[in-house]
Amino acid sequence: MKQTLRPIQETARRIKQLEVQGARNVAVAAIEAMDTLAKGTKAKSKKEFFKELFEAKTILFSSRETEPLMRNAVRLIMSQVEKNVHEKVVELAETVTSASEQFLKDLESSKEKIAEIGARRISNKATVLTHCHSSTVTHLLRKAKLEGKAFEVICTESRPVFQGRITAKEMLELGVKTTLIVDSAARSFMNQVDLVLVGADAITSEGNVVNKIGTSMIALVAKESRTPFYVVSELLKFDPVTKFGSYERIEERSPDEVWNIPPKNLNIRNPAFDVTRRDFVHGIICEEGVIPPQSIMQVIHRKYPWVLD
Ligand code: RUB
Repeated sequence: MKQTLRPIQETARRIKQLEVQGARNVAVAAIEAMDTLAKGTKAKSKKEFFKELFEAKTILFSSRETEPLMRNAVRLIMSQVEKNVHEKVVELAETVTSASEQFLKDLESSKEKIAEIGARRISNKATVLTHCHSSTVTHLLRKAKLEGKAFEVICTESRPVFQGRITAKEMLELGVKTTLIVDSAARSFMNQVDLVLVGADAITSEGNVVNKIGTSMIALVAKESRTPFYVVSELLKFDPVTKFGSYERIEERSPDEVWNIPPKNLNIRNPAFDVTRRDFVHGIICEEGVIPPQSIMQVIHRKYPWVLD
């Protein structure tokens, strides 16, 4: 392995092992790794530099399968370097840096807009249920709290790796009244919930949403008890491959996460995500507003046409 690809390998390892979790954090880590690679490159020619970038892309993309935000980000950065007519590696590397910085800035501004829009949906004294840990959801809740709203949060623990505990800790640090429940208790609490907010890993061309395993069951329960179910997500989690016919691939993780010393011959399945059909989603709270999931293609066409290139 080339020395310059080390930071890429290390980032991919951290992503795989969930030291970095959540779609946004995964994308940010991947972009930062690409930038580090560009800054430290020893490539002697444009060809060599491109080879490094392509190798980096392959390593990062294989770290987690269900992360279109990371893929869209890396693709955008690479396409800008490809458009650069200069031959000098230093100038191409600068393009990686400037494209990375711009992407991170835009991502940050989407997060702020989403929080601003979504916080309006949280009324004083509301009870919000959330699943897993989404930094976009917790940022929205932070915004609502800073606006002085006195809401409470119910977090599912999110087996098998308990990302719900991260959410619970963040909410407590904010001074929000927080209750942790086991995933299977979602129905028991749904009648006292005013709205459900979940993040997204991927949005398909039909407006279906891929998020942490168990999300679709919570959506089902929310529908049955007529509780509004919102997805809080940057539009760039849209996966263009779904428009061209492919299904979003669902990562299947190690059975060890479910039971590390299981009985012999036991078959354990551990899908990381599931698909929530658009008819269960009240709206997607994104940087363009609260949109119906059915409108995702039009919104992407208008706001991020390059995603469909
Ligand atoms: C995290 C998860 C989050 C989304 C959105 O799963 O499903 O809801 O990634 O997160 P995992 P964010 O812990 O397996 O990565 O809003 O931070 O992008």
